[in-house]
Amino acid sequence: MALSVYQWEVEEVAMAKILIVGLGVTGQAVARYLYQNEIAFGLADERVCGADETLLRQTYPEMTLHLGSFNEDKFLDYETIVLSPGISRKQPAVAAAIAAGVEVICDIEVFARVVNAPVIAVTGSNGKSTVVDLLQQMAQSANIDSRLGGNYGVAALDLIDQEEAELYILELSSFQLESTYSLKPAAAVVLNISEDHMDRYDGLPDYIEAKAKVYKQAAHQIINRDDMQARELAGSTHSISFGLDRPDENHFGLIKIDQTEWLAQGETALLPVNELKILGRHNIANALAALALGQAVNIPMVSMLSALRNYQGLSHRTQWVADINGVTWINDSKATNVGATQAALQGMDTPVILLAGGQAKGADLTPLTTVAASTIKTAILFGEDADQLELVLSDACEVIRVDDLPAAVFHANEIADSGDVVMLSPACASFDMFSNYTERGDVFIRLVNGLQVNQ
Ligand code: UMA
Ligand code: ADP
Repeated sequence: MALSVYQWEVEEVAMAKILIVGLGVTGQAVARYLYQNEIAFGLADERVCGADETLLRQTYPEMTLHLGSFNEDKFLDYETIVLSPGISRKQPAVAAAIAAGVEVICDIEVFARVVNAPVIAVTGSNGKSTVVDLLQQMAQSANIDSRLGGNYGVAALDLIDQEEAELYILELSSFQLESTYSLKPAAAVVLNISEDHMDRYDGLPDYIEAKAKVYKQAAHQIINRDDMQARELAGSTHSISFGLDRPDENHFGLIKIDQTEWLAQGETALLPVNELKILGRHNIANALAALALGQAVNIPMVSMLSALRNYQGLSHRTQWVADINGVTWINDSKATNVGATQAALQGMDTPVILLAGGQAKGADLTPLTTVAASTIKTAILFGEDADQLELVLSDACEVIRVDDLPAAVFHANEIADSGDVVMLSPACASFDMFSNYTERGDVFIRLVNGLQVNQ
């Protein structure tokens, strides 16, 4: 699709060839972009109603709005569907459109067709937001006009305006990559692979296949040599690896000098690990990945190291909340899958009282058993899939069941001894009890701060 083919005149909108399916953050950004570029489109959403519907009709009075259940016949009237990432390509009307030859792409594909500046593309099961946020700080420290978005929250097309940025940094989900075909990243990474979104995919290979697309046309492939599944996805050319062992020349890793661990490129020491403010071994891997990606797009090393030294990390990711009577409380609410909770537990060197539960999204939770045996003192479980968690944890550690997060915090406070860590790292999505992981983490922080007041 060359977008210019669809230049519209107002009286010709009945001829719209593009249908935007899903009108959340993504769909609305696509609509804004097409409208500004005078390209006609239709709009479809199953849930939009009330004030949102009125606003859409006012904003795009010339465009056709299809509300209510998706209708296969309506979809076939269009040549191209721009599908929101939260809607599966297997949704029956979408699948029928694909079968009938309608092109189904996502906003990242539209972005890829119009962008002219270099793009860093970051995917993986965990660490994406941390790595892109760190990269943005690194680029800013080098006075590069970089823009950050994608799955991170600001839709990619909202990053594009009259004046092109010098660099785009995109966090990409497997949902977005499924329908992306022509993105040619200057540098790309699959940070790691662990089970996530198994309620959407037929199995892990299906999910991995989507992630692998990020490497296909990348000028520089950045590879995690510690993750067997992720590293196999890259080709061998133009690749630089990162890992937590001693690196070969040009690659990134860790070296020891006089008992002090350093981030390094080859034999060149870059920064002592103990100067990092972000917690856990997984964050060392994130830092190395960001350095490798940044170097691939020529961000000066000195600027990257300066940003890294000051980087405090994002909220809700192994975030320190408080020390109360010798007990450390940590908020890792963003751990919405098993891999994230595993990494958070592995990063702790003291006994952990783990608060976990919510919606497991069909994931295999058994990888938690091994790590639990060596790190968890007591697991306090709540939420929709607490039964499944209990099944994999009860042989490894003490398990307590409670009704909700406030009860979990209350019990943790009752049983914690000085020197313990109490960590909310749920290994599950939050939607059974909260509107999102941010709300879950904020509630946790408020509860913990309440304990402080009550001491
Ligand atoms: N809708 C339907 N029918 C459906 C499902 C949804 O009509 O069956 C409609 C809804 O009524 C709503 C719209 O589609 O109006 C929502 O679309 P969406 O679910 O794709 O969400 P967006 O608001 O467009 O946000 C998406 C990403 N959401 C998902 O992938 C689920 C956001 O990532 C992303 O920040 C945003 O685009 C901008 O790129 C969120 C996320 O949870 C943070 N991502 C997952 C993750 O990180 O694990 C992948
Ligand atoms: P994403 O955007 O991929 O969800 P985040 O940076 O938001 O990644 O972190 C999500 C969760 O994963 C947090 O609980 C965080 O502590 C954990 N995490 C961050 N980096 C890694 C990593 N490299 N490996 C495993 N878990 C990680």
